Amino acid sequence: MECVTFDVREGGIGLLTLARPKALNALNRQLLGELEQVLVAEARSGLRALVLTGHGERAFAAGADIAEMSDFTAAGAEAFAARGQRIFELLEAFSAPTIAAVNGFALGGGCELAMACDMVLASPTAVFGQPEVKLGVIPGFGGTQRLVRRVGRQRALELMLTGRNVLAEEAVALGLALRVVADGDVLGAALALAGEIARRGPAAVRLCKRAVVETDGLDQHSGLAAERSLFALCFATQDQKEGMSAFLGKRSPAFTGR
Ligand code: CO8
Repeated sequence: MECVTFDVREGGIGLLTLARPKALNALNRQLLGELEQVLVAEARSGLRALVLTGHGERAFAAGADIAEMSDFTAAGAEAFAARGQRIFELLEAFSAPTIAAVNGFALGGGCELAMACDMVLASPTAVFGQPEVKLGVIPGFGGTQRLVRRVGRQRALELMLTGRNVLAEEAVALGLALRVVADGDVLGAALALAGEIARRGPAAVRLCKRAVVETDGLDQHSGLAAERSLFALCFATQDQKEGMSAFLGKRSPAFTGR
């Protein structure tokens, strides 16, 4: 892989780094392909959490690659958007929780990539935005959908129609990011958060994420039906037996993820 690096840290935490620093980690076809390759390969590998970040200090990702897009025909644009959307949906539904560690620019496709993650941590230098209208286009990797869900229709439209930048503190206030990591070690904070999640019952963590992902867009009644099925599934796991007997025995649980 040339545009992405991937390694697995202690405790089963995957770290995927977007690595095209000369282009501020802009998302080109090759990078998207490598991202997909990792997501597919790791889908059932038992990772406990997945952290995404950008190589270097300047950017998480400054958008889809403008040089690559500039000559697109309408059909080419639709195909590129469809591919990016499909890969971001894979990320959104990834079996383990995902955390974006946003260092620097997360613009356009970079902001859309962060929003496809379950949680977003921001360094004090993080800059979010959907500047596509400045280029004469609109978001194409899910921005018109996920930004509305994250921040509400009015705020999302203001951001997308002006294309203005959003700094870290405002991103938190809007609900675009979970928190600002004050000391700037956003990757360290994301790995620590991933580590905290990794210590919980792995089967329950996966089922909890499924309960949110699989009910997205359903009415509450249908969502509750899905929740109770997944709740019932927990009782077919060893983790449930271990978690509850450890509590009753006043000891720490030793989860196996089964
Ligand atoms: N694509 C390609 N190259 C990029 C991109 C990008 N998105 N962003 C930066 N680069 C490159 C620059 O061209 C430059 O390359 P070089 O050194 O070879 O000239 C290098 O990265 C460094 O960038 P700058 O010199 O511009 O750095 P500055 O610090 O001056 O500025 C900015 C940083 C403000 C981030 C600036 O680079 C910028 O505005 N970048 C573009 C941001 C943007 O508009 N992003 C949205 C792109 S559109 C999009 O993402 C749509 C997604 C959906 C696609 C659907 C498909 C149909």
